[in-house]
Amino acid sequence: MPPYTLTYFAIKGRCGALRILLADNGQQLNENMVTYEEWMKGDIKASCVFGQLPKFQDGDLVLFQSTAMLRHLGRKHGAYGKNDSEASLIDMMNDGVEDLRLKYIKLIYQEYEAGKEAFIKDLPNHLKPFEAILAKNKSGFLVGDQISFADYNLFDLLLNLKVLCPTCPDTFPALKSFVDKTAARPKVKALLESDDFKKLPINGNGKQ
Ligand code: GTS
Repeated sequence: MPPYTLTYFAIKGRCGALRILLADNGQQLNENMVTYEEWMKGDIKASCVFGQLPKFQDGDLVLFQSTAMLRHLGRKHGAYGKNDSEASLIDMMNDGVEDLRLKYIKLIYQEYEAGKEAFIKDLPNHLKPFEAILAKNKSGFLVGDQISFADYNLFDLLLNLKVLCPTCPDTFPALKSFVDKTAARPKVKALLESDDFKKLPINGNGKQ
């Protein structure tokens, strides 16, 4: 299998989940880190389908849009459910994760100082649905009895939210257990503890 290549800024950003999914599946990832100076020249932007990074290459296949990348890898690495119904539920959960991720990204890039307190106050309302699903589905995964790309995406977002508000996800027992168990998967643990991963800031503007 040809190695995967990710072209992105030197941040965790929208690619934390993808990196975690690949690591957990023992896959290598070549990373092309683009500096903001290189990006400002404009030619890389002009080469991107939607004028934005990340860009992901799997052999001849070139993908933009981080959630399309996650779905692609979910399909290839058995992390997209066991049947069509599970796949649709995984899509639904992943869209729920993305709704919260977009709120988080808006806070980070547009209203960090003014909006942080209100965001943290409102956060339990957005975590509650995931807590309910995980508490109901005794497997410890969002859907079915095996890990999916939506689990990696939720896990990555919860790690970031824990940095913003260290106590927030921990007040939900099922979410806490989900984070602890996912973080303890040996290959995930190795990635999280690796210098290459640890040195990447979460976001591009230094806020977290
Ligand atoms: N929906 C896209 C995805 O999920 O991949 C959004 C991609 C996006 O917003 N990329 C930002 C970008 O390229 C970087 S980041 O928000 O992921 O850190 N920004 C530079 C630009 O010129 O828009």
